[in-house]
Amino acid sequence: MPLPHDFVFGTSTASYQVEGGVAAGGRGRSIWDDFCDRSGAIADGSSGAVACDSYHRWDEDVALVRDLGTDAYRFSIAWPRIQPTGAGPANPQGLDFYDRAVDALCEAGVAPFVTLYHWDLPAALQARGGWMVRETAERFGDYAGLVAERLADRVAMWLPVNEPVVATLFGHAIGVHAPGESRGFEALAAAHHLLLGHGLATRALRAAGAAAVGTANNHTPVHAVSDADGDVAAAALYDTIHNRAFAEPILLGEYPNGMGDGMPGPVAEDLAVISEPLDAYGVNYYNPTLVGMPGSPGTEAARDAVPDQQVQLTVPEGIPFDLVPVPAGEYTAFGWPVAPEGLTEVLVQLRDRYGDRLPPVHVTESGCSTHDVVEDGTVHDDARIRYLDQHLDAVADAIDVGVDVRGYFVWSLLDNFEWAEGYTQRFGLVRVGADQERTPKDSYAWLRDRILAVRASG
Ligand code: IFM
Repeated sequence: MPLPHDFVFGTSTASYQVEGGVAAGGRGRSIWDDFCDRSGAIADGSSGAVACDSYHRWDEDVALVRDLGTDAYRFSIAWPRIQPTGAGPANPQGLDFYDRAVDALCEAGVAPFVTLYHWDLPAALQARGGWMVRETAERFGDYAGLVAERLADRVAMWLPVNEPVVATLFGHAIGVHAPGESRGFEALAAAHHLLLGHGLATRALRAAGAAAVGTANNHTPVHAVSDADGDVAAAALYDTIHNRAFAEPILLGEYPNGMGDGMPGPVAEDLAVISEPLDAYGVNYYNPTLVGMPGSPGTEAARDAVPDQQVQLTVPEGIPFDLVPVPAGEYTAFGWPVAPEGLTEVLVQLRDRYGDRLPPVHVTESGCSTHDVVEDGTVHDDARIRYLDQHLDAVADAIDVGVDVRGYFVWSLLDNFEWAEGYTQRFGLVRVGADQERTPKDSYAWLRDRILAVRASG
């Protein structure tokens, strides 16, 4: 079945990954500025200090999304530009920058989809405990109100927190992302505060007249390496942590499997805030996850089956599940399995699990890194074209069986700062060279034509 002719197409970026200009406009320091200063934290020793310089090249980037024919652009606001220390009145230069940014998109006929937190926490808040403490969630609600007061009249969709699961696991459980904490299961307090921050921000956005509020959660279909009880239980636990622990407080107002008992604060009251009804549910999808019990025969066999492929999360010893490589016909440059059927599975699973409680869905991130080579002044990124084609078909399959999917946002518009991987992974439809020159890749032209074909089908 083809995609509906009014299907929303967009691209996604995030402030620290593309903006640069970290000392411009009165911006305060973020936890990523600090994390990048740590020796060995970033694969190529780089940082987002300059990134794609979108802070100074916003209009150029808007022209790219306009010429691509996309309906929407998802970008994030850097909290330290609005509140350099994470508290107090708004920095006028920060608000002015995003005011102009939103105006530029609207003038280009592109709907702004705004993420309020894509991981660049003001460093001053980290010094007070960061997401491990409740105060940060409360501050986040204040910050959301300041931004919304200025921008709510033009923003089409608000997505308060990007991927709370990744912020929790990578940032607080295993420490491969900022703020670099390795707390294991204790990190779940950060999960609760990120969720509470989402809820408080949602209330502040509504109070300021927001047109629509959603969320952007990372989801992965989780499969057990074998039918053995230990492997099945390990997979169920990982599914609970990765998918259900973040979706269910928001959609159902409850934590799965008694997880709420270990959370800090007045959990029942907090859940009422966290589960404010939403207008949309954003799914960020990259690949499925294969899980077994540590050391089980199934886990060892699965590891041996694809010995060289990278697993996104290296699980520390003592944790009762293990993640192993996923067999696939193709892998991205990052070593992630290409599995479009996993996107259909995630979308159908969300519908089956949450029924009427699931608002209309947008795929708020989907994309791959590729081994790009510049030839004749361009990049023939056939692997990305294949990837996008297959994943758009996977969305159409989900729609075909009744899942209400309204949009698809490619991660990413630009090659950018890929967190702990620095600039070694290129996810862009547009290549960004060392001189900041933007070169649309073959996938950019392909997507433009695909969008035109969908529109023409109406
Ligand atoms: O680059 C990230 C993005 O910031 C969050 N979602 C996954 C992307 C690719 O790793």
